[in-house]
Amino acid sequence: MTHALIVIDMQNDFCPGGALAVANGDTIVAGINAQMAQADAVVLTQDWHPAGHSSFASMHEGCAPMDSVDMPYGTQVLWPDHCVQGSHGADFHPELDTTRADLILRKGFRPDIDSYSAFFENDQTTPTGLEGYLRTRGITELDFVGLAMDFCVAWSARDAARLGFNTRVLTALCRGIDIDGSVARAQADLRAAGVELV
Ligand code: VGL
Ligand code: ZN
Repeated sequence: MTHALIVIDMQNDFCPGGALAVANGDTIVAGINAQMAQADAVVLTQDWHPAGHSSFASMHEGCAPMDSVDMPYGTQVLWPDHCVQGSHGADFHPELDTTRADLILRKGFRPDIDSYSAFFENDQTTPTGLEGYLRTRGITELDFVGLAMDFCVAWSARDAARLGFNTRVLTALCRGIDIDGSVARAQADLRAAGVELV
């Protein structure tokens, strides 16, 4: 039984001062670094959008961040411009221990589709390749931490459970955006999907 820690989107833009700051997003960095010592493998994900990405409200006339629009693949929340490839905001938080990572997985790089989950783009069918990476390494147990609890952590953990991984979310090492109760909703959905919330 091989066990991986999956650290979701611990990037400057999701921390205080960033373009899509999650409240207290930076306060979990030290705990995540410590948690890495318990894992056989560490994977970091990095939200990595081209300039002008279709998830940016600035690309949709008359729309503001946090509005929702219909995309060919389903409903999409619109965000402030964030995690633009190569920008400071897309860099990992400076105190995150990136040296411990076996794999850094970038997602959200296709201009026309967003990718919350570390496993699939938001059409829920286009794979990122992470499933194959984990399976070929014999990894069966996954712990999720990072940002944001109600979007990229939740979508990743839900997909992990659906794919048959033994899945936990370490909630003390996550922080959420929380749009209209979305953290509580995400946690209830995860429990229903068989994810253990610790
Ligand atoms: C995320 C919104 C947009 C996340 C990424 O990491 O949860 N949320 N892009
Ligand atoms: Zn994003």
